[in-house]
Amino acid sequence: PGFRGCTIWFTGFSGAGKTTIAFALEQKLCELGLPAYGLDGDNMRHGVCINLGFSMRDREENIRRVAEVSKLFADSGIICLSSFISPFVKDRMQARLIHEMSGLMFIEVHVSTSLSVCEARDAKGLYAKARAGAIPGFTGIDSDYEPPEQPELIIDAGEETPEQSVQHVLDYLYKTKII
Ligand code: GGZ
Repeated sequence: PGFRGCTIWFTGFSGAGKTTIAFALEQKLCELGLPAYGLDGDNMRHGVCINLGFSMRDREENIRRVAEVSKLFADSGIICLSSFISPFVKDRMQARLIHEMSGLMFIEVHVSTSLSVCEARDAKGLYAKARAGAIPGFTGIDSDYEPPEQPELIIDAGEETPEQSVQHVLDYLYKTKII
C-alpha cells in the first residue's frame, strides 16, 4: 500500500523545543519529497481555536480541535507535525483515538526538556511573567503537566541540538517503516 500520512504529536513544556524541532523536521521531510505540515499554537490558536484560553476545559477543547484537524491532514496523505503542550494524558489519549479510529498512525513524541531548562532559557519571557503572577495557570508554574507514560519517542532537547532531535525522529520513522 502507498504512503498514508500520519500525525507526529509533540508534547512538552512551553519552550521545550517542540515547534523548533517540528518545523525543522517539516523542512527535512519536504526535502525528502514527503509532504509535511506543522501545526502549533501560533497557527491554530489565532484561527480555529481563537475563542479558547488556557483553562483545563479550553485546553481540552483546543486539543480536540487540533486532533481533528491533524487527522484530516494525515488522512489527506500528509505527515502532520502537531506541537502543543497538551498537558493532560486523557486529552492526548483522545487525540490518539481520533486517529486510530480512522486507521491513521499517531506517534507521540515527548519533548522532555526539563522545566528548569525551559525556565532558565525563557526565550519569550513567559516564565518570568508567570512567576510574577501575570499569567495565571501557566503550565509548570501553577498548572499541571502530566508526562506521557508510553510515548513512542522521548527527546530531551535540553541535552541535544535541534538537528540531532530531528535525526532521532527521522531514525524512528525509518526504523518503523513509517517512511
Ligand atoms: C501555557 C501558555 C499560557 C498558559 C499562553 N500556559 O511558548 P509559547 O507560549 O509559544 O507556547 C505556549 C502556548 C501554549 O499553547 P498550546 O495550544 O500548546 O497549549 S495547550 O496544549 O495546553 O492547549 C505559550 C502560550 O501558548 N501560553 N498562556 N497559561 N502556555
